[in-house]
Amino acid sequence: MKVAVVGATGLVGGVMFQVLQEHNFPVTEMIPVASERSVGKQIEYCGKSYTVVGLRTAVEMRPDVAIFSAGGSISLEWAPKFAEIGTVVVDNSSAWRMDPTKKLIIPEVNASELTERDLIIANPNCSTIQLVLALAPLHKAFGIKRLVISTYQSFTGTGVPAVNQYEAEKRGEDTSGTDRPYSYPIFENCIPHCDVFLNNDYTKEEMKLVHETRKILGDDSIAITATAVRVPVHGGHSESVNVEFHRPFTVAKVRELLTATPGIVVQDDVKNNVYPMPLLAKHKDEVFVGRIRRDESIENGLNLWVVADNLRKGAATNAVQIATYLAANKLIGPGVTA
Ligand code: 2RA
Repeated sequence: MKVAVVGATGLVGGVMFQVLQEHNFPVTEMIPVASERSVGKQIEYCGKSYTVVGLRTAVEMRPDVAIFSAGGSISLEWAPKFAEIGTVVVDNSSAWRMDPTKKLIIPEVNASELTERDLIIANPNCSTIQLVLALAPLHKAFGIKRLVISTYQSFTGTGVPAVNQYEAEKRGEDTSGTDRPYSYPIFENCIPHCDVFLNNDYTKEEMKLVHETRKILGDDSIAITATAVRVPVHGGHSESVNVEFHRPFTVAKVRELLTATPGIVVQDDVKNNVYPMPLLAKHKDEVFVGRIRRDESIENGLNLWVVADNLRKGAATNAVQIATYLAANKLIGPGVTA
């Protein structure tokens, strides 16, 4: 399989190579793709050195699959160019997620929707992936009426500039005069501002949780409100999730359904202080769920705590799992690509 990784020099791009290797993805040729200023650099993959190329060259190399993590504008311009030559694109940006002609995929939830006609496939936002993987089996069993979500998102979600700001502030440097991604210090701080504010005074990050969750679960009737907060944590995103169901449930059944869900690990034994934490989720591919308890303030109410490594299951791993599904179902690969 000829695989292009677009955004090869970014934070997610680096994790993408790790995950492709760990998952033994059948790569016959790796095509690292980045901006012109990185063209010519060498990327090591599986003990071999590959030269970074620009987007135009990458299209000419006709990869079987191109996994993008290079921002929305690059995806909007270049994903169709790859698709035109039959390359299947799995895109990590928000560019295509809400396009009604594009699939928004969490493999454990809805990979079966994919067909040979899907040449641009959208990877959901990191905070959506971990949320919906946990909620999908519960929605099927009890019908979700309303969600209230508070997220505690790692600064790594904003990429290398945010890591640089955090590390500088951790060293005691004043970053106020620098070109930093956050308006305020992130070290020893929490910032209730992920992405940009919209006219409804919510941020884009919060509205992604609203719109993407409804699209993946296929139910626009679900009432959803969210607050997304940036926190000085390395290992992943955490989410406090309050769910109101249409139908009665038992906590035991919830725990049973989550435990039976591929990709979910239930960590829930408060008598022994067992619950998910970014420290434990870092570098892992699963979504961790704990603090499972009834919300006694409403009928059919439930509280959950959901944690995942935002660079892995929240981005690279989910994308590689989509590509793995495509390969296993002969939707990509030599002879499939036009
Ligand atoms: C963030 N989900 O955490 C966004 C983009 N990865 O900043």
